[in-house]
Amino acid sequence: MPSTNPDNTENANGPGFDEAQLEQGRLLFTQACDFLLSATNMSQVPESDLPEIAFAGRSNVGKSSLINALTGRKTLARTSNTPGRTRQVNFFDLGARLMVVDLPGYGFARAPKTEIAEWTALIEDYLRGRAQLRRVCLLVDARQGPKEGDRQAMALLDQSAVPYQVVLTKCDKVKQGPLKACIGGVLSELSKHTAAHPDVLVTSSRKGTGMPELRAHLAALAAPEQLV
Ligand SMILES: Nc1nc2c(ncn2[C@@H]2O[C@H](COP(=O)(O)OP(=O)(O)OP(=O)(O)O)[C@@H](O)[C@H]2O)c(=O)[nH]1
Ligand SMILES: [Mg+2]
Repeated sequence: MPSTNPDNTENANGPGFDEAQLEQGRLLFTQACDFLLSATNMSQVPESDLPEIAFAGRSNVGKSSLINALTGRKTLARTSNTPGRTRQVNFFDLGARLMVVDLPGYGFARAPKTEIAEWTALIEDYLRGRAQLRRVCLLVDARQGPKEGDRQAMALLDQSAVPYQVVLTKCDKVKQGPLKACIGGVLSELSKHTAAHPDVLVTSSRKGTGMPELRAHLAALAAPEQLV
């Protein structure tokens, strides 16, 4: 069972990945990753048999940057200093083994209300209704910890029984002490959620921290390599 002691950070960066798992992750992410399409409503999402993983989180938390860092492609997913960059659900095919999905952020107030309502509804419809969705990486800024919008997302994922992994972002911006406190706080919060993985991955897209572990985590969900 995971510890909920706030001082205990042993569940940071996963349950510990062995060399073979890290290698699987590395190999998967050397595959071509191709942008497939952007959807503004559920009628536009692609039909696909691939296992799917999605990146969710508040606006500006670093979802698109993390996809770029994982794939080693600087401009695959569009990023911005301004919150509200990603406004559609973007699908990427990783080596015909995994569908990678970049979601719009929630919690962004400086856009027309109707537009915010539209994309919030789209995120919810997608998270509730996508049968092949195997895992949501729920990104939380390591400087801030979970906010109200994250708690709503966790509740929705619990209700929909979609397993999710909390990923702390921008750890390059936090000192060790506050980072440990943030991890401890997240771990104790996760123990209350039924669909949450009981560990935290700590990442920095800027520095590459946590990328091998996150790649290994996701490789375990990918379709097997086709032997031709
Ligand atoms: N220091 C630091 N900055 C980061 C990191 N990851 C992302 N950023 C910055 O955070 C800002 C937002 O990044 P995005 O990847 O566009 O964030 P997003 O979650 O996709 O945002 P929306 O699409 O608006 O929801 C950009 O200025 C990035 O350069 C990181 O690991 N470290
Ligand atoms: Mg984005």
